[in-house]
Amino acid sequence: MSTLEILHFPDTRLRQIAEEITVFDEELMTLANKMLETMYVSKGIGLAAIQVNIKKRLIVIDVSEKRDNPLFLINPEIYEKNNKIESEEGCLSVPGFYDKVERYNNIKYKSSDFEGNSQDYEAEGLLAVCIQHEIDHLNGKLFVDYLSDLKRDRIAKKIQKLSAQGKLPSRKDVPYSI
Ligand code: QAP
Ligand code: CO
Repeated sequence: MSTLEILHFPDTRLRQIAEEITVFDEELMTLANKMLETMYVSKGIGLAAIQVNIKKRLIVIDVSEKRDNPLFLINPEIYEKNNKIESEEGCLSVPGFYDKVERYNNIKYKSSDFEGNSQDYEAEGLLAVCIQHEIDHLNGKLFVDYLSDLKRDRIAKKIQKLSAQGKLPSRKDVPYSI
């Protein structure tokens, strides 16, 4: 299975708003599987389609230790959030940088399956945080947007510099990133 190229902050394509998925076909499943493979190879726990330059409301997640519990979210929507927490986050599109972000420990959300049927779900802890982070991507938002302008600008400049030198960190050689 081939992998997809991940866009890096401050690429403005990460600011696009992803579109609702209306066609549920083989092509969508192929894309989802390629995203999953890309996420596993990159040692990530979550990846949104917009990060591979595809403007669809599609997310893949796997927060399991054994990396054997993939979750696919299609047109997801959070309708309830409870218990604020501080989470330490990174992002495959912001490689090598981590910081604290305010999130919710418990969420209720709707998500569709590959047949287009929507269902209600609950999530907590790391999975809940990951879903919030990935849904932000669908709306053109990155975790660095919650940081100060100064921090965000510094991260942007460092990534641009490392990228130009071909030295962006990648976690391909370590067991996991988070
Ligand atoms: C979002 O992030 C997330 O810097 C998913 O060099 C993060 O998979 C949700 C990664 C934290 C909840 C908590 C980051 C890989 C992966 C890097 C990721 C890197 C290689 C980040
Ligand atoms: Co991310």
